[in-house]
Amino acid sequence: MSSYPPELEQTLVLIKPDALKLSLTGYILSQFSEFHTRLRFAGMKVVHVTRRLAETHYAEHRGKVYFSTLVDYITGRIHYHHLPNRRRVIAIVYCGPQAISMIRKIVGPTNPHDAREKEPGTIRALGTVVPIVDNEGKIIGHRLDNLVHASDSPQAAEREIKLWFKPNDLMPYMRIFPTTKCERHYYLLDETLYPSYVSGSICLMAPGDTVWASDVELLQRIERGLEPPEAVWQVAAKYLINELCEGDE
Ligand code: FUP
Repeated sequence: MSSYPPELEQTLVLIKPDALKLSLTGYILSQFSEFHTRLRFAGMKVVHVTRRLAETHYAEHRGKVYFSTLVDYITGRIHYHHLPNRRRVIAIVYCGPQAISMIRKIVGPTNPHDAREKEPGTIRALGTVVPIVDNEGKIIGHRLDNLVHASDSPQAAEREIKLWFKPNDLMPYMRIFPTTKCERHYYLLDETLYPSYVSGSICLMAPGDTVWASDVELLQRIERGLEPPEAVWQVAAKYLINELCEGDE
């Protein structure tokens, strides 16, 4: 993990589709405001979330009974079922002393029922719990529509910020993870990397681009066969943000 001055600690927040639909964005931003938290914006963007980005963000939940509905939720398919053009989240990087724990405290417990019971006043106390049923109608789990995501540890914050944001999406004074200048092209087509353009491919990186150092290391490991091809999404997802439109599925 990278080391950085404590006053530059950073965390990723996602304002999820249910919060947008309920028009809670202003309320949530005011809860996190510099006046209350002493935290500052390092970066912010509106993102049409692809399945790849959602699955990579929530990779540790793969295989859980709620995984596919969680992906549908964060991609906006649940709350904007018939309105693909409204499917989006707001992704924010906050920066400042104890950013991670301070934001988690304001956000509250993962399960909105717990939040209402144990931490009323937190943002997630306004969330919803939706049963997940099997083909026979038996409840097999719950989808937690909890309005916001917030990184829960320094390791998670680093992984998540690098997943959603390129270095140049963040204020240069608030770029705490190591960057490097890319020295070659990396093109992507169907999970395969190419050093030069092939028809239909997308250019992830070009010579002179400022990129996360760990991204270049990961791409090199993938090319050498030391990582599975699907590991490329940890790097590629942010380069495809608002590039692909999955709305019509
Ligand atoms: P958190 O870090 O608080 O977001 O919590 P987790 O990493 O445990 O969960 C990630 C997301 O999975 C949460 F936003 C909610 C969702 N989830 C469910 O929908 N159902 C569950 O039973 C558990 C988690």
